[in-house]
Parts: sequence; C-alpha cells; structure tokens
Amino acid sequence: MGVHGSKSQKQAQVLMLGLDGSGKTTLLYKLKYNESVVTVPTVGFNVETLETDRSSPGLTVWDIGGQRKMRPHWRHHYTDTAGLVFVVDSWDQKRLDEARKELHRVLRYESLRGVPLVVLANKQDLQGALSPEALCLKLELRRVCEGRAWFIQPCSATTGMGLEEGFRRTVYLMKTPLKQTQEDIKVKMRSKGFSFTAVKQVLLCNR
Ligand code: G3D
Ligand code: MG
Repeated sequence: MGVHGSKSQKQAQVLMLGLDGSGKTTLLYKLKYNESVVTVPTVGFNVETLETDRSSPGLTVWDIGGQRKMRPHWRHHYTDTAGLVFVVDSWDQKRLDEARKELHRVLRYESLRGVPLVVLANKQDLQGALSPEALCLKLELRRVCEGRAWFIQPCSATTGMGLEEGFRRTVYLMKTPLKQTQEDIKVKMRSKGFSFTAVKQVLLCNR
C-alpha cells in the first residue's frame, strides 16, 4: 500500500467510522502523507484515495464525522461500501460502551450485510490503552460479527504503527471468501509457533 494517490483504474470504497475523537482523520492523513496533522472535529467528511498492490483495487477511504449529530448521516454512505473500518480509542474506556453501541447499530444495517470489518484499536501508544484482545471482548466482536469476515488491528495514528497492516487486512478480507480467511488465520498462528490454547483463544476471539 502506498502513501500517494492511486493510479489504479478500479476503486473500492472503504467507509471509516467511529466516535468523534477516536483518531480517524489523524490516521487517514498519517497513512496518506505520513504527516501528523492538527485536526479539528470533522463536520461532513474527508475522502482520500490509497494505492494498493497491482492485483487489488485502489481504495477510496471516506472518513465520516463521528459526532453524535453526524451519526444519522453515516447510513447515506453505506451503499457501495466494500469494506468497513471502525476506529476505536483504546485508551478512553469511558466511551467504550458508546462505541460498542454505535458499532452494533452500524452492523445491523442490511446494506452492510457481509461487508468485511476491520476494527482499528487506535492510540496504542498511550499507557493504559486496552489490548485488542480486551477490546474484542468489550465490543462483543465475536457475537456481533457472526457470518462476517473481521479482524482487530492494534495501531497508533500518531506513530503510524499498524496503519498499513490494518488497511492491508481490509483489502485481504474484501478479496477473500469468508471460509478461507478463517483457514488462513489458523495456518498463520501455527506457523508462528503459537500453542494450541493460544490458537484456540485467538480463533474464539476472531471467529
Ligand atoms: P476523529 O477524526 O476520529 O474525530 P481526530 O479524531 O483524528 O480528530 O483525533 C482526535 C484527537 O486524538 C486528536 O488530538 C489527535 O491528535 C488524537 N489522536 C489520534 N490518534 C491518536 C493516537 O494514535 N495516539 C494519540 N496519543 N493520540 C491520537 P487533539 O488533542 O487535537 O484533540
Ligand atoms: Mg475527524
């Protein structure tokens, strides 16, 4: 994935949602220009294109404002969405319940049925940030993502850690049938020497 505009002919739409302050705009510009920007609350949306490898479509990433008054407008962007990225502030545990409710509400929309989801567990650079495993439980991802390809990626929009991986994973889930994604995770975990219990825990969390 590159940081410049896409030259690909085909573009796939990725919708990036999450509560206000979770870091969506910061991470979009870090990914696109490798620059840390000073953000103001997004009213409306930001949209950028990202390059991928030649075999994949380029991504048009929509960063939609996450303030409460903006959330009813999210659904206007659901049609034609090929991938969903939901950004969570892993440090702000006071707002996790609100984030969980919004995520579950989004996933109930018929037009997003079967659309792959990557949860970006952002702000991992902050001490006290929840781990992806803990977030996975708090957001009840396993239950709410039944029948959907999904993944949770730790990241930091300020340092850039995990951002490319998160969007690569989004492309991978968009391109790969659901059953295959689960097999790949099993093989990957085995090849990394995880114990059977660890594999089982990850699979339980990431099914
Ligand atoms: P939003 O677009 O989701 O509403 P923003 O969120 O990108 O505007 O970010 C909200 C605040 O969180 C910003 O700080 C931004 O710098 C900070 N932030 C975003 N990502 C990270 C991260 O990974 N780590 C840390 N430590 N901070 C992050 P301000 O102070 O401008 O409100
Ligand atoms: Mg914003």
